[in-house]
Amino acid sequence: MSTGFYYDDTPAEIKNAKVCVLLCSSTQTDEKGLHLITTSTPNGKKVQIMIEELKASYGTQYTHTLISLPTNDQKKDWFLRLNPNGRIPVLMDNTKSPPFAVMETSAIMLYLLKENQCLQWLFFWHGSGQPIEGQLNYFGKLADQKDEYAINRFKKETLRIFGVLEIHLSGKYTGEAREYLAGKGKGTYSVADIGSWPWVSGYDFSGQISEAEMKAFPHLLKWIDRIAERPAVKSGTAKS
Ligand SMILES: N[C@@H](CCC(=O)N[C@@H](CS)C(=O)NCC(=O)O)C(=O)O
Repeated sequence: MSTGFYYDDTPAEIKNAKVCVLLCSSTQTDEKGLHLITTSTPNGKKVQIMIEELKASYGTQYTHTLISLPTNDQKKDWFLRLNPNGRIPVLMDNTKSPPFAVMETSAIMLYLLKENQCLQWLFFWHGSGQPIEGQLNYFGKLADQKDEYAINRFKKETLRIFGVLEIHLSGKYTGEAREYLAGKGKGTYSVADIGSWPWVSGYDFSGQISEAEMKAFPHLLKWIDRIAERPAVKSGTAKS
C-alpha cells in the first residue's frame, strides 16, 4: 500500500532520512536530507566515492541503506517506485516534497552537483538503451552470420528497456501519465526525449521487434507519435 510517496514497506531509514544537505557543516539535524540506496558493486561504488568526496570537500551529509541484490530487494515495488529500472544505486532527496528519486549513476553524480531530472533519462537511454538496441540492430540485421543467442539476448533486453520507459510514461507508480520523459507532472519536451526518440521510434530497424510486440507499450507508442509530430523533428529527420 502506498502512504503518500513511499510505500509502507519502504525501509524507514529511506523515508525518514534526516541529515544536513549540501554544504552544511554540522552533522545530524531535523532537516530532511539525502539518502543513498546502494550496494558495493562497481556502479554503487561510483556514487559512494563521489558523495564521500563531496563530504570531504564540502561537508555534504547523507545517510545510506545497503540493499541485497541476491534477494532481489531492487525488484520490490517500494524500490521500483523509486527506480523503475530495478537497479542500484538510487539517490533520494528528501528535502523535496514529494521526495525526489534520482537513478543512473552519471545522473546521480551530476544531480549532486546540480539538480536536473532530464539528465537521468538522457543517461538512461545513453547507457542502457542505445548500446543494447544497437547490438540488436547489428546481430538482427547487419551481421553476416545469424546468432540466435545474441539476437534473443539483445531483443529481450531491448524490450525490457522499453518496458522501463512504459512504466515511467504510464504513471504506473505515480498515478499520472506523462507526455515527456522529464519534468514535473506530464513532463516537458527536453533533451532526454531528443536523445531517446530516434532509437525508440526506429525499433523495427533490426527486423526483430514486431508491431504486435510493441502493443505492450501503449504509452511509449503515443510518445513516439507525439514527438514525431513536432516540426523540428520532421525537418530534422528528413535529411537523408
Ligand atoms: N546504468 C545503470 C546501471 C546500474 C546497474 O547495472 N546496477 C547493478 C549493480 S552494478 C544492479 O543493480 N544489478 C541488479 C539487477 O540488475 O537486478 C547506472 O549507471 O546506474
